[in-house]
Amino acid sequence: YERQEKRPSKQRLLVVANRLPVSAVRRGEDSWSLEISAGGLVSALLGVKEFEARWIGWAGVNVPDEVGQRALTKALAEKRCIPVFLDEEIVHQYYNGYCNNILWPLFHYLGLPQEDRLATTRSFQSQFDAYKRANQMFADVVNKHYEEGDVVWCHDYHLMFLPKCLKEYNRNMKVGWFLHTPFPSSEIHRTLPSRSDLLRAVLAADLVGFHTYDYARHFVSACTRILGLEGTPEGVEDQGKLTRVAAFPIGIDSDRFIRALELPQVQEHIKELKERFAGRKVMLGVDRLDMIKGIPQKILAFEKFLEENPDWRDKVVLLQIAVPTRTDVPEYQKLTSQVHEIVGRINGRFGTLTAVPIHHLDRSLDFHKLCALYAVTDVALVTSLRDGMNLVSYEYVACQDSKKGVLILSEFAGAAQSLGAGAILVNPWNITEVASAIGHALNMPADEREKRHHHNFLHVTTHTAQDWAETFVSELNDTIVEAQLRTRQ
Ligand code: ADQ
Repeated sequence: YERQEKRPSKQRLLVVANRLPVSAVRRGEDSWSLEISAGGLVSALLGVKEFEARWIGWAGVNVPDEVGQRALTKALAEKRCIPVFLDEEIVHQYYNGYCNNILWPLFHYLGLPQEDRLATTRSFQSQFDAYKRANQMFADVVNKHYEEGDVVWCHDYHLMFLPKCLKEYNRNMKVGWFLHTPFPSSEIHRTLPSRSDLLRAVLAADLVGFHTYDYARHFVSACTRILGLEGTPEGVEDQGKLTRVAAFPIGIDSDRFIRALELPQVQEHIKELKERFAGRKVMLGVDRLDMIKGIPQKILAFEKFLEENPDWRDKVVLLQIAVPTRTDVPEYQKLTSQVHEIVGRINGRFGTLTAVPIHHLDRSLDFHKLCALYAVTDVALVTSLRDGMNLVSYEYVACQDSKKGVLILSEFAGAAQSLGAGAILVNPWNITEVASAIGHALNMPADEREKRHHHNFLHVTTHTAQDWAETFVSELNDTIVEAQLRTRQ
C-alpha cells in the first residue's frame, strides 16, 4: 500500500519587525485606510516562494480604543499583517528611548548618551525595562498566532529580546534573528549596561545573521569576551547549545529598478532633469537625514573640492535628497539646522545669480523620481560614518547601466565589502580624501567607469534581496532546534 502523506500547504514564515510595512490612517471610528510601503524587505519576502509570509509588528499609530484596534486588526489581516499595539508611553521609552537613543548610536560607534550621568543612568534603566516589556508584547502576539511548523524571523535591534521571549513560550519554535545595522566591536558593545542580557537574549535564537562577516565576528567576540562562551566557526556554543552565527548580505530587487527605467513617466523625469542640468555634471546624495549618514561631512568635502578646483565651480552641481526622520528628537533637529546652515553658506560663497552649487531637498522622493535621479546623475556620493549595508549604493548601480556613473562609497558602509572593487572607497571623516575622490570621479575616463560599473552591476543583479531572504530562511529551516536535538539523543 502507498502511504499517503498529507502535504501541508506552504510553510508559514512569521516575519516580526518593529514596524509593519504599511502606513495606516484612521478614517473613522472603525475604518482605516492602509497603504503598503514597497520597501526592500517586502519585495525580498515576496521572492521567497516556498513560504507564505505573514508580518507581525507595530502599525506606527497609537490606537487607544478597542473599536479602533479591532477595525485595524481586521483591515490588516487582508494584507497578511498582524498588529502589535503599543501605547504612547511605551513607544516613548522603548522606541524613541532605548532603540533610537541608545542602541542606534551605540551600534554606529557614536557612543552612549552622556549629558548628565545620573539622569542618564536612571532613564537608561527605565528605558531598558520598557524595551523588555515591548519585546514581550511582540512575543505574546507571535505566540498567539504561531502554529506548529511555522518559522519565525525576527528583525533588527528593536527586537533583540524577542528570541528569548519566544523560546520561553516554546522551545520547539524555530527562531532566526537578523540585524540590519552594524554590530560594533566588542569593546564598544561592552560599554552598554545591559550588554550581557542582550547577548544572551539573542543567543536564544537558532540562527543569528548579519550583513557582513565582520559584524558576525564582532558579535562572536562579544559573546566570548563578555559572556565567556566558546566561539566556533559555526557560531557560539553555550553548554552544548549551538547558536549559528553567519553573514547574509542583503541586496535589492534590482529588476524593479531596471524595469522602472523603461516606464514613460520615468523617461519623462529623466528628460526634464537632463534639460534642467544641461552642460553640468550632477552628483547625487540620497539619505535619511541621520547622523550616521555623514551628510555634513559630504557637503564640506564638496565645498573643499570647489575651493580647490575653481574651473569646476559652474560645471558641477550636488543634489542632496535627505528625507527627515525622527523629527521630534533634538539631535536630529540640530542636524537639520546644521546641514541647512552649511548648504546656505556654500551656496552664498560659490553661487551665481543664476545657479547654486548645492540643491538640498528635505523630503522623500517617490520611486519613479528617485529612479530618474539615479539614472541621470554622474556620480553618487555615499559618505556614511557607519552603515549596516547601505542600499542607496545598490539602487544607484542598478539604474546606471547606460550612463555608467561613478560610486564614491564610504569604507564604513557594509556595501564597501561587496561594491568595493567598483566604487571609489573613502574614509568619510577625511574631507580632503573625499574632495580628491570627487575630482577623480568627475575626471574618470569612460573605459575605467565602464569597468568599475560592470563589476558592481553584476554583483547587484546577482545578489538580490530575494536571494538574501531565501538563503536566510532556508538556512533557518535547516537548523535543528535545541529541543529536537535533545529528543534525538
Ligand atoms: P537605512 O538606514 O534606511 O536602512 P539604506 O540601506 O540606505 O538605509 O536604505 C534606505 C532606503 O530608503 C533606500 O531604499 C532608499 O531608496 C530610501 N530613501 C532614502 N532616502 C530617500 C529619499 N530622500 N527619498 C526616497 N527614498 C529614500 C537600514 C540600515 C542600512 C541597511 C538597511 C537594510 O541602516 O545600513 O542597508 O537597513 O538592511
